[in-house]
Amino acid sequence: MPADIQTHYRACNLCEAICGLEIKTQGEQVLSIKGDKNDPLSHGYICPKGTAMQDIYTDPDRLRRPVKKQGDSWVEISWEEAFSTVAEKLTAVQDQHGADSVAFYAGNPNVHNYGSMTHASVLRKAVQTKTHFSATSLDQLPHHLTSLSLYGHQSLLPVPDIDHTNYMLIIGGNPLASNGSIMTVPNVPKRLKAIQERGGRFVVIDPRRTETAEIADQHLFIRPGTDAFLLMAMLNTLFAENLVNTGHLTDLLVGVDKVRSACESFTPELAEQRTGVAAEQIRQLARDMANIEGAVCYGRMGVSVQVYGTLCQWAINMINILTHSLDVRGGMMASSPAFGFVKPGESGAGHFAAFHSRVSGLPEFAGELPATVMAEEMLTEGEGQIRGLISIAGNPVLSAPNGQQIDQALAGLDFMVSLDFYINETTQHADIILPPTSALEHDHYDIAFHRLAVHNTARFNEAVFEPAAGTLHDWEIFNQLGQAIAAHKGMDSKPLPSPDKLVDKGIQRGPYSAAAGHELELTLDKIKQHPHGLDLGRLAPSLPERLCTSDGKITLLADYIVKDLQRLGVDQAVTEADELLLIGRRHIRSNNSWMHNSHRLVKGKPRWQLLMHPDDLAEHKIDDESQVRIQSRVGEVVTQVLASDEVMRGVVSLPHGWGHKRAGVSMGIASEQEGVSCNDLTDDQLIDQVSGNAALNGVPVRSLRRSPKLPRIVLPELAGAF
Ligand SMILES: Nc1nc2c(c(=O)[nH]1)N[C@H]1C(S)=C(S)[C@@H](COP(=O)(O)OP(=O)(O)OC[C@H]3O[C@@H](n4cnc5c(=O)[nH]c(N)nc54)[C@H](O)[C@@H]3O)O[C@H]1N2
Ligand SMILES: Nc1nc2c(c(=O)[nH]1)N[C@H]1C(S)=C(S)[C@@H](COP(=O)(O)OP(=O)(O)OC[C@H]3O[C@@H](n4cnc5c(=O)[nH]c(N)nc54)[C@H](O)[C@@H]3O)O[C@H]1N2
Ligand code: SF4
Ligand SMILES: [Mo]
Repeated sequence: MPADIQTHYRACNLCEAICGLEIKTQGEQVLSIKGDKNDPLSHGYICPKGTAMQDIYTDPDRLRRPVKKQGDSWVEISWEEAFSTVAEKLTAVQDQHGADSVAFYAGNPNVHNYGSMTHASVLRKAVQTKTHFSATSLDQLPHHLTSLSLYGHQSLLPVPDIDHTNYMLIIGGNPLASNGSIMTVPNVPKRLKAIQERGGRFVVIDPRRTETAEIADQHLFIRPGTDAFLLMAMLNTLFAENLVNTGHLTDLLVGVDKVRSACESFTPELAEQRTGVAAEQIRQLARDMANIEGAVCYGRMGVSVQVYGTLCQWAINMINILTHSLDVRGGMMASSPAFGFVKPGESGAGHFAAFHSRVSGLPEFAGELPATVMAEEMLTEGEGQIRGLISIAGNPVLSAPNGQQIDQALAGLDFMVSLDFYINETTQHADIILPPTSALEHDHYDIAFHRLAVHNTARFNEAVFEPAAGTLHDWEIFNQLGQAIAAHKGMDSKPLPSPDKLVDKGIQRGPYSAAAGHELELTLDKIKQHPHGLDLGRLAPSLPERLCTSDGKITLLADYIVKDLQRLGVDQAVTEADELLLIGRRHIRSNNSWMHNSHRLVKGKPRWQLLMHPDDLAEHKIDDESQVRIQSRVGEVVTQVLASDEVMRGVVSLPHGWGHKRAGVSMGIASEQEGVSCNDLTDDQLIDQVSGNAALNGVPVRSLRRSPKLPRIVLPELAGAF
């Protein structure tokens, strides 16, 4: 008799939108995956990746048992052998080269997996190293630093109140492809159209006419890396035209006059020269932000992951603050999650520049060094050199700048262990790989993204499938490996209870709990009674009570911003003749580097090509669809070029996360895909100099058809380094 058909509800955890899925199964088979219409946040929306969740579950290339490298091949070993070998080898590296010679690299899926969020600390405590890296510094570090310095906590990150805004200025984000970021916003197309339907507008500023720009009321091309000029000129206009209105935050703000003087020299005319956006247009953007009630300015990867990442995020916050668009309906507001609600006294506020990296002297943030220095810390000999690595759910060979250097650095380590279920470009360098269960095999409560959601909800999902026999969840691996290492070192270490118990504790301390006097008296058990998710209401102003700064105020102008404005002031933003600026590109069917082993996602028109403006192709004497050699300071790739007037002149676009056709990768479908790694071109020395965050957008490159000369990047403070 065939097994019964069952219906499960489970959030998709592939991207920040956390859509609710309705999954029908029969035995161990997935019959269908659809959007859950009753989900109070996503209302039935789903993108093609949601359906592909099942492909991870069924993927024959996915590891189910620990494997150990033996020569050129891998052999399965028991968990016991895996844990004891890792404990022994890592401890040996630390005994010989010091505690900090073992590093952690934590990749993006960690934040999409609650067991990794709650339990990684067990392993970190046992390893006891100061050397931590993560994908944060390839991504949103400028947001955290800005929130720490303005609001006193790295996780007090206001998000656009997209459902009530009347004017949304989107700078360097493409939510139609990404489904939103630092803005959990399932069904963004519908939500953006709703702005227009209620008589509002949204405007996109991007060097590429993206999918989002296509449906916007207005799209403005901007020269990559120059947004800081535009944002400063908007601030300049607000003061010059007497448009500043700080509303209910007025008494909390320290230093409005200092901001006025800081932006005095950054006129719209200067910005026009640097950015290519007309001065009058920039003034109009500032006027609209000031005059339209419920306006919001939002910036993402394009403005965070570029050379002025922190300055841009700071300026975006200033624009919202000075137009009374922060902590108001339709503007930017902090969400009120059931778990992880940030309020004064909350731990994990973060700290900055408490120590610096050994080789380049870049600052730590919240105990992590920028991922841009990981390779040099491995390759540069001397005391403190990294000799061992624990990589957790990350693929820096494809996702961090100067990927070939990372590839080389990983190959030279004394010992590496990866927590991952694929043998990919990064994990192939490991000595041992510890594979966790896949998403459908474990329960789920989204710790990270309810905190960034445009509407407050809470949702717990049971596992869809029983985990396969003899497999472990991420959190169990953290517990057990942590114990093994601690035992090996003769230290005390306690495993943590399962993640649902820890989340329940947090919820019972949270804003909807009995302890907080809330009528819902929320517990995880109560949330479990709502399998589609529980609606906790729309965003509401709350910032004054929640500020975590020591004086309860918002000090607008930090010293590092003053210093970075000096860098901006002397930046001529000139590219050399023949130089092109490289930007990235996301596609709805792709997810960073690791979903290319799903046939349903990679089939159809290829998406890995380089886009170049037809006039640039003509000028460089390159034929459309031909193979083109592109070179940067750090490397070169040969790939197919497509003519596209989507990109502005002088700009080329190449998506990251491709380049799987290489020896050692055991992902059948992915390694059949053409395409090169964008990060073989991006430069580990091209950074946001404030935070050390990578600048993966606006990378100077040259097409070799025209000129074999190497491009030159001159960074004022790093110029001596090469
Ligand atoms: N040029 C360029 N580079 C970029 C970007 C860009 O826009 N342009 N974007 C950057 C950004 S924003 C990010 S976040 C980074 C991402 O960079 P990374 O996080 O380093 O890379 P991912 O591609 O997300 O790789 C995720 C890995 O986690 C594994 N994995 C998936 N789920 C799980 C799980 O539940 N548990 C475990 N243990 N492993 C799992 C996958 O198999 C894969 O190996 O890339 C950055 N790189
Ligand atoms: N389908 C899909 N969804 C994803 C991911 C994925 O890989 N695929 N990754 C997830 C992750 S980890 C993240 S962090 C988010 C990212 O989410 P988003 O930030 O929305 O994603 P991007 O598509 O990188 O958007 C960046 C935009 O900035 C533009 N840009 C580049 N340089 C500049 C510049 O100098 N100035 C300006 N103004 N714009 C510039 C690019 O053309 C691009 O349109 O997406 C998440 N969602
Ligand atoms: S938008 Fe797609 S990938 Fe993102 S959570 Fe929803 S279904 Fe999953
Ligand atoms: Mo990201």
